[in-house]
Order: sequence, then C-alpha cells, then structure tokens
Amino acid sequence: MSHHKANRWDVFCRIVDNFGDIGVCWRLSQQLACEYHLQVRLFIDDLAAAIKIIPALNCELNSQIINHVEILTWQSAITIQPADVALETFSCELPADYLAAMQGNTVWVNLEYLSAESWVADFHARSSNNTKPARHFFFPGFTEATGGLIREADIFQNNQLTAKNKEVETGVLKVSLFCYPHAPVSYLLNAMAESNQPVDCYVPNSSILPAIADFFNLNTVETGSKLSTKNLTLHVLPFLSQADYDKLLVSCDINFVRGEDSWIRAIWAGKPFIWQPYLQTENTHITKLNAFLDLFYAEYKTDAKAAIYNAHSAWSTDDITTEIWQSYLQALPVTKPYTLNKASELATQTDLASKLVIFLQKL
Ligand code: TRH
Repeated sequence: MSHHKANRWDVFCRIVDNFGDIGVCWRLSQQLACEYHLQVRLFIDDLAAAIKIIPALNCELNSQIINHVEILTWQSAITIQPADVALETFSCELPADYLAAMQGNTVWVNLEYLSAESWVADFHARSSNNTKPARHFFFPGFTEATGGLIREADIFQNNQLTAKNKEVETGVLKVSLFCYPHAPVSYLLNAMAESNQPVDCYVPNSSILPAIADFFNLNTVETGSKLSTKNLTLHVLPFLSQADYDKLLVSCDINFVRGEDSWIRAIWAGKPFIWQPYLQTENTHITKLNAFLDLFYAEYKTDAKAAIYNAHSAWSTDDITTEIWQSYLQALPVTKPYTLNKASELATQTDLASKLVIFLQKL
C-alpha cells in the first residue's frame, strides 16, 4: 500500500442555500488546520454569504488567513497549483481548470451529506474510476462503519463542564429554536404558551422571524425583542457565532435544530433535541428522520418513546399540538439522561476529521 503525502488540503465550498454548507466546511477546515496541522485552503464561491458564519471575513480579498485557514475566492482556484487533497463538499463540483490541473498528484474526495440510513455504511469509502483522477466518496455517519461525525477535540467534555457550571433550577424550561420557515412555528409557540410550565424560548435571528411576528400579531420583530404570552416568553437573539450557538445549546433544556451541522451540535450539547431534516422531494427527508430516530432512540425502552417520535413527526409534517408537546415534556425526565448517555456513546467513536485523515493516508 502506497502512503500518500497528504499535508496540503484544498476544501471546496459552494453555498447552495442556508448555512449548512459553509457551516460544515468552516468547522472542518479549522479542525484540519488547528488539530492536524495541515495546510488548508478553503475555496468559497460566495464570500458575502459566508460572512454570516465567518464574521472576520473581508469580502474584498482574494486570499486571507483566518484561524490558520487560508480562505480564497472560487475564481482563485482557476490558476492555482492543486494541493495533495482536493476535498469537494456535497458534490459541489470542482472548478474545471482546477480539475484539469490535478493530474495524478491530487487525491479527490467528495464529502457527502450526513444520514443515519443503513445504506451509508455500504457506500462509504467507495471510489469511482469513471473520472480522472478517481473520485472517492466519504460518507459521514453514526456508526464506526461510516465516516463518522464532525467533533472537535474535547468539545463534548467541555460542553459537559459548561453545563455543570450553568446548572441552576429555576423552574423555567429553556428552549432554543432554529428551524426552517415552513415548520409549524405558530403551533409550537401556541403549545408552549398553553403548556403548564413557564418557557423561555431563545430564537437566534433567522428566516422564522416573520412567523414569530405573525404569532404575536406584530408586523416585524427585531433582535433583542422579548415577547410574552401566557406561559411563553420568547427572546429574539442575534445570529450567534458558531461557538456562542454551541453555548446556547448547552444552556437549554430542549433544542430545536435542523439540517446538518446544528443537528450534530445538539448531540454534543448532550441535551434533548428535536431535529428538523432539510426538506427533500418524495419525502426523502422523512425517511432520513425515521432512520435517525430508530438509531438514536434504539435503547429508549419506555412507553414514552412514542412521544419523541410523535413530536418529531409533527414538527416535520404539519402541526405540533398542545397534547404532542405536553407528552414530549412529560417524557423529558427520561429523555434527558438518555440523550446525554447516547451522546457520550457517540463521542467515543472516531470523529470525521480523524477518519478523513486516516482514509487519505491509506489511499
Ligand atoms: O442552514 P442549514 O439548514 O443547512 C442546510 C443543511 O446543511 C442541509 O443539509 C443542506 O442541504 C443545506 O444547508 C444546503 O442548517 P445547519 O446545517 O444546521 O447549518 C446551520 C449553521 O449555522 C451551523 O453551522 C450552525 C450555525 N449557526 C450559527 O453559527 N449561529 C446561529 O445563531 C445559528 C442558529 C446557527
């Protein structure tokens, strides 16, 4: 087996919509640079969009170094000497000139979307020889037979320390809310308002603010607003840095998360969470949702399991009734230790960056 020298990595990120693409690419690039001391260049097609996740970014520059990662515009890739590894993300397609310049020296890997479905293990680490050079497929996942989950060194342990320091019983349930605008937001807020327990709901600024304004009969809501009705108090936060968002997740009792990256952050926060998958055609997202629930809650043995499935299914399909929400809350004393335990179990698996580095060394 030949051992490739793989110190220089080029990561390619095309921002399709939302923050998942750049959220994952930025997190992973920093980890490869800071924890593995690799030389990482991150090519981004839309710096103006990326600034949301990388606030230090200067959109005027073709090249800049932030936290040990060199960030370049997409156009820069046209004239550049390819690195040892070209990491395409989410099948974004490498720039044609870059691809032509790769010749035999660059290993080409595509980082796929995360899914808990069982087929992932079979497809992980396969290669296609239809292209020159060959294209390798790296599938993240929840079992050792897959490419693993993005997890920075000590993040889970550090989160647990933060959680311990923050623990104060106030009798108020803390919920964070990050979801797609088509989620049944008003049903959820209504269920929280009508529930028999006071709720503090924290909403980082996102595309659901119009739905929140609607619920409170307002034209608009702004960052910093505090809105109350019955048992619900809603706090509109700014869009947080990735690190501050992690802290929010750790400090809440329940986290609503979505897509790809916030989903995994919720797991490392170790707190009960409700995940909304990215909407896909033919209900593919519901298949993904159920595969995840079956995997994550496999050892959840009580009758309350239905409450978790019902809450997820309602959140991803139509409405979330007061009854469904109340049942989810009733199950919380069981869900809480279960989630922490499951998260710590997942945190013992080899993480995605490690697996990627090992994969490249072995190719
Ligand atoms: O934004 P998303 O919906 O991203 C999606 C998914 O990745 C989906 O699979 C993909 O097809 C689509 O993009 C193109 O959700 P996600 O993945 O959770 O990404 C959000 C990122 O934003 C994540 O890195 C966390 C970060 N974030 C903050 O930094 N601050 C915040 O306040 C919030 C709410 C999120």
